[in-house]
Amino acid sequence: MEAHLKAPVAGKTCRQGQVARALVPAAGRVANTKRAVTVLATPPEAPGAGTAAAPGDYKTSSAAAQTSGNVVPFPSPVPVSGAGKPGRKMAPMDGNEATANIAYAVSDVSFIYPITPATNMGEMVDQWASEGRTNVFNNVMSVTEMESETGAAGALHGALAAGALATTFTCSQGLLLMVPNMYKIAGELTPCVLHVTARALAKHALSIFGDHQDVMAVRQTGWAMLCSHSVQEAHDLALVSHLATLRASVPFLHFFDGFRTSHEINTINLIDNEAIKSILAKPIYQDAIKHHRARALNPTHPHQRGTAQGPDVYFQCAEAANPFYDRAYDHVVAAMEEVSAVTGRVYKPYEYVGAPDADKVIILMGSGSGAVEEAVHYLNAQGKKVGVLKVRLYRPWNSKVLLEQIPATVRKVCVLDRTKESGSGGEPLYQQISMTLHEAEMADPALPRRYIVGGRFGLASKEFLPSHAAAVFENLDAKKPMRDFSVGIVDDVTHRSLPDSKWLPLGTSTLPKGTFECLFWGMGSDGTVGANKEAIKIIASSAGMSAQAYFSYDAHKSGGVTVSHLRFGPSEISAPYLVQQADYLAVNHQSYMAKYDTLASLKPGGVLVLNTVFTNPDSLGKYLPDKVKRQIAALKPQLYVIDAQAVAKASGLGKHVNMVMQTVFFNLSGVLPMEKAIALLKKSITKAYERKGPEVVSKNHAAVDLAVAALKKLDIPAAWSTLPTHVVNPNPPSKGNTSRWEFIETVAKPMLALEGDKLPVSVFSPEGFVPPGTTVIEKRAIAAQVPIWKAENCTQCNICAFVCPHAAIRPALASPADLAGAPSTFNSIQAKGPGMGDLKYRIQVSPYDCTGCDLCTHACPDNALQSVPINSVLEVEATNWDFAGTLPARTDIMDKATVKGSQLQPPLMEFSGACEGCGETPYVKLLTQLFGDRLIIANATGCSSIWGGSAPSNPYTTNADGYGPAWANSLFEDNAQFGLGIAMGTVQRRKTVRKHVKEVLAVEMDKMPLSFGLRNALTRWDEHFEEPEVANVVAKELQPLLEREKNVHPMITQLYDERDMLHKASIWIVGGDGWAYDIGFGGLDHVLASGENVNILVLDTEVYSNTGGQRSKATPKSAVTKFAAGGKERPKKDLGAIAMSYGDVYVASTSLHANYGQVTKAMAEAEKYGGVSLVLAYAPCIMHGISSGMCSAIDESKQAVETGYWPLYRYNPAVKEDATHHRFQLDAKKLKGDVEEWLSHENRFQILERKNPDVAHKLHHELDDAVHERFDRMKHMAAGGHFEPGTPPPASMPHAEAHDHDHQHNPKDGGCGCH
Ligand SMILES: Cc1ncc(C[n+]2csc(CCOP(=O)(O)OP(=O)(O)O)c2C)c(N)n1
Ligand code: SF4
Ligand code: SF4
Repeated sequence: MEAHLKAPVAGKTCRQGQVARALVPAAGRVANTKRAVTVLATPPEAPGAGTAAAPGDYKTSSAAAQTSGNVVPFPSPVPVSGAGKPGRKMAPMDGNEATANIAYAVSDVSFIYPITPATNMGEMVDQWASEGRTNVFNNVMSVTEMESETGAAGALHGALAAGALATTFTCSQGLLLMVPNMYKIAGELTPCVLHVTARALAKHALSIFGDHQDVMAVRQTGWAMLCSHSVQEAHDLALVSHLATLRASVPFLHFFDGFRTSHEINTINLIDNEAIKSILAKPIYQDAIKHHRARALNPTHPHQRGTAQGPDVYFQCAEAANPFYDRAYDHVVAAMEEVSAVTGRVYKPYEYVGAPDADKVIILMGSGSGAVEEAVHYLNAQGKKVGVLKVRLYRPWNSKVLLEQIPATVRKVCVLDRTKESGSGGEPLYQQISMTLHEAEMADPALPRRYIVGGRFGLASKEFLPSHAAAVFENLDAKKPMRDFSVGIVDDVTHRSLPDSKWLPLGTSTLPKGTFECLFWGMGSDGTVGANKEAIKIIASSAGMSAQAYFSYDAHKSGGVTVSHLRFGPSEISAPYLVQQADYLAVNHQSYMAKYDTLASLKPGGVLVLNTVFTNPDSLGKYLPDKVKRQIAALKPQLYVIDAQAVAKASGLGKHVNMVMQTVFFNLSGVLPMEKAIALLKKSITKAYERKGPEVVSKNHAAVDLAVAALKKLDIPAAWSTLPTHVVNPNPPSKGNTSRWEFIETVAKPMLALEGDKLPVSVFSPEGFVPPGTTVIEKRAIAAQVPIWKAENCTQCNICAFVCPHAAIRPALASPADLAGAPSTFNSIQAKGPGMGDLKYRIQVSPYDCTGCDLCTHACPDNALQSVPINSVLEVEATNWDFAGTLPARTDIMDKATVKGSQLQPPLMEFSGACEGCGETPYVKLLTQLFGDRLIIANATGCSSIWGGSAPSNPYTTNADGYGPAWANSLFEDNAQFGLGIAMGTVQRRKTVRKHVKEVLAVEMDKMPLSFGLRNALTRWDEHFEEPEVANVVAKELQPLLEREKNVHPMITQLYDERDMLHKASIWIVGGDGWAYDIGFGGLDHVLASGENVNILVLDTEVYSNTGGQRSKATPKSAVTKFAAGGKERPKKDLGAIAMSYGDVYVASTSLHANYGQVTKAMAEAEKYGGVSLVLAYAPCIMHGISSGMCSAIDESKQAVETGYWPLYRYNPAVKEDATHHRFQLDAKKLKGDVEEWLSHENRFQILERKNPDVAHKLHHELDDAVHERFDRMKHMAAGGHFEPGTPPPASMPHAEAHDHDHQHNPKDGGCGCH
């Protein structure tokens, strides 16, 4: 067999005469004609050696000996074990899909609710059900989305009681909400399986990443617990769980590590439905299913369950279940054997791997065992007597069998827990093993005493490498091993962390020989991750290799960093950790080369592909920092460059470079013949994008066709190796030594450089509190184009600033004196309007903070903004922005409760990591401009909590006085109650202060020597304490007075201590529709009914945006979302009508993009209203799939309002009803345009149109009717009429169709000027 290798440059060889390794085009591949093809003989050990390759066959590379440095040669295309064997189907998939496949096959019903990273399992079963896939019972699974996990668990319990085989998927907070029903299901000894992607819990911070905190929090519920350690195990043990639960009549919680296993794509061997059927056909299962169904609730053979019991019998009943748990272990073993019989894969509940005569052993659960196993093999090869015991069955526990697995020679045991139980003295698995060893040693004094220690690893997906496992063995080797330690972090506070390993130093590879590793650095939403998912699937399915893919992300919703970690090779790949030393590194965004240490993980001599506009050594050399050039010179990679942006643009893909970079990867890697790779890539594109329409598909195909020709190989200039070393800090220097700037220096900057893993414990606040205003230093520069201001056209409406989701464009007012030091490019015009005097006006953009969403240019009614390439203005406008930041805020010139005036207030929420063009952020930004210096926000979990506060990006900031929004996220489900609690606590504390003020004022002057100023200010405050406009001004005056006189009298000292409560706060409860309409509705309803002075802002994206776009009860009829794959059939819930039904709740329905004035007015009125206020905010979201992009969100929203799809109204209970004044005011009074035509602009409605036009037409039509019916009803209400929400309008009302269609928007007024 021959191998074709592409030399980097015609005729040239690499260092030491080695030929460039296999990242080369194979015969027949579309190749850069300038490059030569070199042919080498296949090494004898390569499988297939000696066999002639068929034309067009895949050609492999040379042996490792023939490659440069320690770079792995391109793996040979040998099928991994099991592939191709009869009855064995190999497929690349992630742990979620591997599990969902089994769950679907063996369940009748499922009740689902989204929570990362378990959501995908729910999405998959919903999708398969909508496609009519049948399970092993030849039925289509019934899948129902519930309003919360509480609901999902309740429904699960009900379905089980009705005799169905039921399952669900969850983790973390979701699992916690299931606890009450878990007790019930176990208490009733019901067979059931719950699949859990084990995840961290929200404590000092929320984290979506993997550990065992959630499953350990339910270990007492009576569920059996089976843990899968890999993707293959997730598939196999899912089936074991479903079988064992039937056998044992005990419910099973099957868990695996969130992200590491749930989202790792690996090549697995699938169990087909026939094999499952053959197992279920056994009498034991037939009987178990019959038994389960026979004991269901049924009036033909009734029984009662769930009764109340007293002290006389409850205890005995609880003990009566013991035999079921006693037998469960045997059932698990039997089920494992049955699965082994059809798969050939053998599992044990406790499995030992390592030296048979080991003296030290690590015991642990989950994916971390893969890293320990690699370390064990490495250390065994060095003669160290170590081993690992993998725990799969955690409940019911079997001490006897576990002990049998530990070699008799073992003297030291370390138990690693992937959880933390503060104050426990030892985590749960450690305690369990301690108990096991202790009882055994007590029972048999002849047994050797074993030394046992426990430690923690991998919280929230913290990397756990073979080297860390070696460090644990080294600790055991010490004379006095550390106990209660942590590994993988640096704990410089309590000094509990283990030092780095010497036995297996960091960076040492323990991977199977021939494993090829790749890293792709991409930008969130640029498609890199999606493209790599497809690439790995293509490699695994078509190149016959074992493949693994894992994806890491930073916290930004868009424009953040993604790193795709791909591995493939001839042997099975476990490696549950990130790529440490890549053979192939692609950096898809040129700015990353300067910002991050991307080269840190590149092997010497590996392939480096840069997407850059600088495609020759000179220009690239000018762009790259010296440090990076030196690194390149030292690593001597095969350096390729491509201007992928240009190719993407030419293909009509805008900034999406993913397909270009993927094609380059296939071209350079030679993993498949290029024609084949191209055909497969195109096929996968069609599959992935056909939902988005044929145009998107053909643009991506075009990118594939154009990519290779644009690729260039560069020689590395010799001078790069001798560049001088000097340290450049790309971040702006800190501005002070307050806690904020200290946080920025010590935490934020390293994290932003993706070096957070290296931070020691001591830099963090133990309670998780963080200072505001850290996004100001991010300066991400992610926009391709930014707006520049055309002064001559500007009419100073401030609308651009109003709509900007990122607070990256602002008006500046400057006096002639201020302008004395202005940059020459800082042009301005005479400011217009009352009170402006000789002030000058300018609109200033921050190019580093702008995301290039283009909303401002679309919103500008005067054509005064123009988008230009960022590079052309970056320096100039950044300087101008900095200068604008030095100008004094002129906040008193205009009423801030107006569109223009609001934008003269500094936004106290800026530069969040929300998606570009996000429809949620402008509402909250406006809130901070109206009430920011006294704002308290209770934020439900959702997009708004993620862009609102994801470490280290804190977008809420402060004004010049240091005042600004105080922001907190409790949970997803409890936000309304959390906010109510804040409100009531605040009111109570202010009442106390007022009492104290009154008491001070009541003391006679001669008994308390207060200054006249202080007494006077306290009196004024007392008179106006409920009026923030006065009280807060006086409160500010009081601060220095109290400071000065605090020692005058103990009562003044007390007031001094309480002085922060003099300020009247504005309390807002903020969250998305998923929270307000679904999971949090019970609490929200309670708050609506409370009559307290709180304000609620619902950011209605009409889907659960944060978890990827699942249906909520706010989702409109006919929309296709996740969990509503066939189009939603039920109408949207009318939350406004429900709130109005209380009569004393202020309710407004707003659309910021459609009517700037109305939303401003609504927020001001809501805040002023003394009771509960609810503001519903229509928020365009990337999940809507607006066909012309998020930059069209303004037109799109305007049409949504014009057509009546989204109503604009305000219901103000403070208005006294009479003939002319009505509480209900319709702000968009006339309809214009066609709802169904509007629906055609958004993919969420169009998907159904493409998939099922008949259903789409029916549902669209019904939606249209409902819109008109609601409009008629509202018109009636606006005229003072009253009727119940949801009832048809009185016959006397004309139908909306008859309304005039000639209403014009007044763009200056921000849309409909009709309020
Ligand atoms: C109890 C619980 N279940 C599920 C989740 C996962 N989760 C976090 S945010 C979210 C959706 C939020 O949707 P929505 O309220 O509409 O806000 P948006 O993201 O659209 O702003 C879900 C399901 C959770 N955090 N807690
Ligand atoms: S392009 Fe978008 S982010 Fe940039 S200034 Fe305009 S509205 Fe703001
Ligand atoms: S609401 Fe939509 S657009 Fe905004 S951050 Fe979330 S997903 Fe992105």
